[in-house]
Amino acid sequence: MKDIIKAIETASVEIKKIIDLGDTSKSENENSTGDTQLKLDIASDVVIEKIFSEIPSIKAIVSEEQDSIVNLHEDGEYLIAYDPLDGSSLVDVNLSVGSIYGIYKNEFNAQNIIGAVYVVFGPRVEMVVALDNSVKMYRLYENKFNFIQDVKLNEKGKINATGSTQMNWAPFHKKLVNDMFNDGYYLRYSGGMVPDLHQILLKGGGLFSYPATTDKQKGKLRQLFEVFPFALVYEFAGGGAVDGFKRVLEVETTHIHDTTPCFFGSNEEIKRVLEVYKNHG
Ligand code: AFP
Repeated sequence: MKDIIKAIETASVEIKKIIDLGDTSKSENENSTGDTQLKLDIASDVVIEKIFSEIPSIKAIVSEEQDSIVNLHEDGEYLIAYDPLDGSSLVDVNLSVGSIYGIYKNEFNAQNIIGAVYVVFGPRVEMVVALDNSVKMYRLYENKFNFIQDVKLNEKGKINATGSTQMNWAPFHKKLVNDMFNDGYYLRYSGGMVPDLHQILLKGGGLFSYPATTDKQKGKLRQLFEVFPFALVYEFAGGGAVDGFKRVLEVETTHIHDTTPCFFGSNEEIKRVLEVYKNHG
């Protein structure tokens, strides 16, 4: 596992260098979800795949940017699902973006996730590692990641990060969001999952929601690359992650690019979601 974390650190230093080159242009390719890829998405993906392919403990990898699983080392113990650069639509406006890694054993599904790492590329580069029931944050300085702090959520927070557009929300979801604002929650939403969830974690708590919508009944965010890794981070930090009805780490995966509605937050907010959603199953 140490080798994998080290590999992610090395890849992040390389990705930071590519971001700093300032190329925000689009490529001519689409990924499997139909998004036009940026040259930056492709370059980050290539860096990660190359570095992971040299780690013997990694059996197979799957990237959000690719259609299928890449087998690496037959005797490897770990499987890694990763989103090389989440939040590509924010690159042109110079907001923070991030990489997300889910570390699995045996099979790519929620029951088998054992670790998660994400890296925020903002004014600073920070890496958060969820392993063995703890969440630790590191910061990049002179090409090295240094430990900064353990990350723990409060029981209740102040942030309400609301995904998708109100036009496509169910009326009860809209009421939940509005009730929270009426109770004093602050809207904080950049449209980048990594910085938005990082903010909630570091500011002690709140709620990030990406519900089922009229245009996307199964939500937008991808299980293996985005939702399960962050679910592990939030659970290990003392909060929770649900699909409205149950833990997202109990959601079934039938295809590597499956999505799911999801809510991440501190315990009070997660209880509130479950309470509202239980009447709308
Ligand atoms: P892009 O990769 O297309 O920018 O999508 C980013 C993202 O997957 C995730 O990072 C955000 O939380 C979510 O989409 C935002 O989606 P909405 O704009 O629909 O709220």
